[in-house]
This record gives sequence, structure tokens and C-alpha cells, in this order.
Amino acid sequence: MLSSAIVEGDVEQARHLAEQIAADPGLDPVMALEQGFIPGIREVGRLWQEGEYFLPELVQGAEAMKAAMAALTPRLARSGGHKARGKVVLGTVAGDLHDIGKSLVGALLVAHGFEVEDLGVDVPVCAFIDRAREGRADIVAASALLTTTMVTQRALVEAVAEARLDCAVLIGGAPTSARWAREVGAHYAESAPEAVEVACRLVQSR
Ligand code: B1M
Repeated sequence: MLSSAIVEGDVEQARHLAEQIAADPGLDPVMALEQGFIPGIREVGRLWQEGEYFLPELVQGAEAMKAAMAALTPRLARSGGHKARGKVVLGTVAGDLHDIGKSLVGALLVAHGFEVEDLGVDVPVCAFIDRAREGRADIVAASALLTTTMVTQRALVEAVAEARLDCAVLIGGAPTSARWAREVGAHYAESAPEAVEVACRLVQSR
């Protein structure tokens, strides 16, 4: 049901279901995302790739997904600890407008006690560097959803080293992988919950 609200691009239904989950303390919002809403948006991507959906359906599916996320985010923020664990500067790299996964990473980091400065989408490398320097960030976290924009993650690692910033670089996003992260010299997380685990490890080891 959660997945089909997204596949059908039904914004009202997606919001309604997410609000019900958010209001029920017996339900796990992360599980609802991982097992319901996210498979739905991935199915939208598959249908679009196979030519069954056109751009309006892709956009509509994304709208439904964003409505679900908006309803669940306050609950996600309340679900974790409140100890300040570290500072993260987060964004989707330049040229890339996908923000659903990035926002999920941000919401879960906040839920687990991190201070997160979310720079949004289409973020140039220099903006990551400036904010990380000024905010004395522990981690710079960059999402990329396009094979054409993931190369910017490499540029970010290089820029962090060049600027001699004392922070780790964490990357993720659908086309990326642990292998890609190793190649560019970054830390990697496959999912938002894993991003929290990696961020906790990185901050603890500092
Ligand atoms: Co776009 N899109 N899209 N799109 N879109 C993909 C990514 C694509 C795979 C679809 C496809 O072909 N099947 C394809 C990329 C192909 C490629 O490069 N290999 C694609 C394309 C081509 C495009 C356009 C070029 C289409 C066009 O205009 N012709 C265009 C690009 C615009 C741009 O960015 N410049 C475009 C536009 C759009 C919409 C605007 C319509 C919309 C985005 C809306 C929005 O984000 N506000 C959209 C959507 C929704 C998708 C799909 C269907 C879903 C993405 C998503 O939100 N997934 C996507 C297909 C797919 O992913 N299967 C697709 C759910 C989200 C929770 O998952 O972001 O992967 P994800 O995040 C995961 C993990 O990756 C990880 O955690 C999350 C799960 O817990 N993660 C991190 C993410 N960031 C992380 C960071 C971390 C750690 C983990 O540390 C920092």
C-alpha cells in the first residue's frame, strides 16, 4: 500500500499513510521508508527507464515521495538520541537535483544527535568547503544520483585535502559504491541508516 501510493503518484494518499505511521508509536518510520515508500520510488524509476512512465509520472512519483518524507521527518527527528555527536555539512553535488535520499540521510543523522547543515541540492564543491571550514565540520557528506555528477565526489575529496580541512568525507547515492568510494578516497554508506553508523564510527575515531 505504501509503495503503490508512490507508484501511482498519489500525493494525498502517500501523505495520509505517512501521517498515520508518524502518529503510531508502535510503527517504525525507518522501516516504513525502507520497505514501503523507497521501493515505490525505485519502481517509478524502473517504469520510467523502461518507457512505461514519462517525465510527468516520474515527477508525480517524486512529489508523492516528498509528501511522505515531509510527514515522517518530524517523527524521525524525535526517534533518536539528543547528544551532540558531531557536525555534518551535507548536500547533493553540483548539477544534481535529487534530494530525497540526501534529505533522508540528513533526517536520520539529526535523529541520532548530529548537528546537520543541509546545503540542499546542486551544491558546488567550494560551498561544501566554505561551510565545512566555517562550521568546523567533522564530516562533509555528499550525495550523487547521476553517473554524470558522481565524479564531483572525487573533486570534493581532493578539495578537502587541498584546503587541509580536518574532516572526513562521506559519500553515497544510487550509482555510487564502496569500490567507487575507495577509489576516490572517501567513506561510503549504501543507505541512510548505514550513513548514521558510518558517521558515528568516524566521529568516535577522531
Ligand atoms: Co531522476 N534519475 N532524473 N529524478 N530519478 C534517477 C537517479 C535514474 C536512475 C532514473 C532511471 O533512469 N532509472 C536516472 C539516473 C541515470 C544515471 O545517471 N545512471 C535519473 C535521471 C536520468 C534523471 C534526469 C536526467 C531525467 C531527465 O530530466 N531527463 C533528471 C536529472 C535532473 C538533475 O538532477 N539535474 C532527473 C530528475 C528527477 C526528478 C526531479 C523527476 C526526481 C527527483 C526529485 C527529487 O529528488 N526531489 C527524480 C527521481 C525521483 C528519480 C528516481 C526515480 C528516484 C530517486 C530517489 O529519490 N530514490 C531515480 C531512480 C532510482 O533511484 N532507482 C532517478 C529514493 C531515495 C531514498 O533513494 O536517493 O538512492 P536514493 O538514496 C538512498 C541511497 O542511495 C542512500 O540512502 C538512501 C536510502 O536509504 N544515499 C546516501 C543517498 N544519498 C546518500 C548520501 C550518503 C549516504 C547514503 O552519504 C552522504
